[in-house]
Amino acid sequence: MSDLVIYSSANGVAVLTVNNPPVNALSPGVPEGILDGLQKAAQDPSVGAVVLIGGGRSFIAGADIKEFGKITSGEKKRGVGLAPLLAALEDSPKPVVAAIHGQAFGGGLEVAMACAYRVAIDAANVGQPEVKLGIIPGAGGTQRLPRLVGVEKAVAMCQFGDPVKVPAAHALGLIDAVLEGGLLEGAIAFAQGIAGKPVRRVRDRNEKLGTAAENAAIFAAARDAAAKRQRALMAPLAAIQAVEAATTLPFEDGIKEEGRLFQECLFSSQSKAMIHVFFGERTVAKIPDVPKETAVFPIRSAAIIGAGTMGGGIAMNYANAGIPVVLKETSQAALDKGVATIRKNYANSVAKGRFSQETMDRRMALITPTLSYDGFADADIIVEAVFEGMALKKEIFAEVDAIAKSDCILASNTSTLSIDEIASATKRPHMVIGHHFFSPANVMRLLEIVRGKSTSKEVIATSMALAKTLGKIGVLVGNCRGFVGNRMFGPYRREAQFLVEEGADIEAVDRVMYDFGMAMGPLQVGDLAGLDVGWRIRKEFRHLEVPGVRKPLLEDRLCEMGRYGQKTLGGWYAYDENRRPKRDPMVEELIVKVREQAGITPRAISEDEIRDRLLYALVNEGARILEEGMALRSVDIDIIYLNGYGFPPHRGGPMFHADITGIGKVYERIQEFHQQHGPLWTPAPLIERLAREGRTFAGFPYQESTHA
Ligand code: 3H9
Repeated sequence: MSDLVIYSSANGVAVLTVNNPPVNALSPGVPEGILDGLQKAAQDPSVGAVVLIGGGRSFIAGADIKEFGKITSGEKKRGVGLAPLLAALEDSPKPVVAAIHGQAFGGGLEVAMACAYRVAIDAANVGQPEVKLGIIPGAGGTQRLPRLVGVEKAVAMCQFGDPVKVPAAHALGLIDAVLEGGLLEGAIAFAQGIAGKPVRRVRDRNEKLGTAAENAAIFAAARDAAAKRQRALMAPLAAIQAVEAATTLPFEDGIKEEGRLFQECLFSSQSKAMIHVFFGERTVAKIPDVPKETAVFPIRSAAIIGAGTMGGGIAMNYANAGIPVVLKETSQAALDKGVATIRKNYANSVAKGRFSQETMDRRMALITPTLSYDGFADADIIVEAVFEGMALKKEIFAEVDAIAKSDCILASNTSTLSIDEIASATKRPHMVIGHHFFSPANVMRLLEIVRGKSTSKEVIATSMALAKTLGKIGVLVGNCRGFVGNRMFGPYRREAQFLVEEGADIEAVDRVMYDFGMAMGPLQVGDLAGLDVGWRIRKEFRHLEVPGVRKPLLEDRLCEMGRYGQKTLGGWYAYDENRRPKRDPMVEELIVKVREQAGITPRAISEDEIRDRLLYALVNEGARILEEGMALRSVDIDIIYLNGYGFPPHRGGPMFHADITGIGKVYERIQEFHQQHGPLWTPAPLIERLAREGRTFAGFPYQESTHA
């Protein structure tokens, strides 16, 4: 037997322990190992039943996701190969009990459902998360699950992929017994109790499959939810269709239909993109020169300067993580307003049932409002979150440097300014770092962690760990203007304005990107974030503008008119009190006037041009960022765009999208734009190089960064 599955037997029960750390994925050798164990148990007359259990921290977290890339690239011919195992489990002459702790996910749950019984500890989770990878359960999950939990719940589990806790799974009939005490001992006792008794295979249990009329309503509601909440995704629809097959076809035919749909999803670009995202989210945590063993500072208390939108949101993050936080403002009115906003946000969550009033009270109690630097001397981290002005930030950093304890981290939430210059106001530049949160800071998952030239490795490691504690995905970036996300967003939003100046309709620009899958179009995003934010930054950097280079004209003019976006109920669009956008004739007049003044004759602009100019503006800047080393890998850029800018996961991020489109094609298009629009479209040297060498962003520069 292989080391991947360990066989033992005692007191009439054989125990098969899966031993494939860290999560017992069904990698090559694991299904075969379980099969061998079953055969051995079948041949051993002293064995009456079998327990299948996971070693380490989980039962089985699913198929080995790394294998999928090998299959779709043609490197590997056969599939994940679970069918023989499932058949053997289901038809085993000695009943098999799956003993679940940690996770039984995807193929892991499918293996468990082919067993005669499932027992679990209270704290375990089960689920079919395949849709999150752009695929569907491919080992009978869509056929066995409805037979155990009913059609409605099975559809929800396969369509959305969210884990289900064991107590709920037990109530649904998916888990036969919740064990207290030791899982293995409990499972062995359970197995002894069922040994020799007849087993009803899950595939034969049709009583929960419902009637055609009941099911029609369930599937219609599921498709409706997919259209609303899972726009453009193919896997959720395929999952619904596969569960539907369970209700209309005999088991074997249902399995075939599931297999067909699974293959269709697996070979789609959506699943390649989402698998890229899965590994990408884990890759960003790996920083080549900051090894895992780097010491981290404990963060037990925090202090925040600025109780505005960002400061308040950041304070909520700390309080949510149970870390006490002092929140400072300069005037009582501003402080009261900031605290009231926090309270309102929490109260909304309580009203929506996200957490209890006690949780809200506990979190509020962790936030101490102040007008002074009281409490700052004890803080483990101080986060500055005032508006974007270098002079003010330096003044604040000099002040806190004087009060903070020597091992206190000083973080700035700047979105564009130089961390090195901010650090220069202190005597501890090694303790200074950027923590760039995204608005709303209590909701958005991204945290750009900006490394200055003196930032110590311990401060970086602490920040990466802290991001996790705060429920964020931390991505390390270099110190350049706008860092990674906003530096790329500049050209993206610039092109959106140019397109309108040249003749594109405002709504068309937004719609094209929404249809591409973005959460919102670029002009709507401007209105949401506040056009005045960019205006203020442009003023801050006006001295760096190169004369003769085309500048977008419209947003400055909108700001001069007091149209800052949603907050003034007018920006690119007019907004009603419910913040619904509609066209505004005043803006249309402004556009005509600006075109005339700039001598632009409007032309018809195709949807392809809108999409390509916006996307490739991102990619061209992304390539520069990558080449300069401001992002460690292209996937880091992708993860930033997915978690901070509403880029659709099924497109994998801007750099992945360029890779999958073909860098050669992207380069050609950028060259066209360069010829038409001049120096702002100068192709990034890296794109030219990769196009010439037929390579991808993913292969640059750390080969080990991708699992594809
Ligand atoms: C499937 O099952 C299809 C079936 O229907 C069969 C079809 C035929 N494979 O997340 P972590 C790695 S599809 C390969 O940091 P945690 C992960 O990359 C699958 N590798 O730990 C990381 O590697 P590294 C359905 C995997 O404790 C390390 O393990 N299942 C897999 O925060 C630790 O992971 C899923 O979608 C895998 N399946 O969370 C479950 N899983 O250290 C996906 C993990 O090199 N996995 N790795 O960066 C998870 O949700 C989480 O990993 C889990 C643990 C909750 C299990």
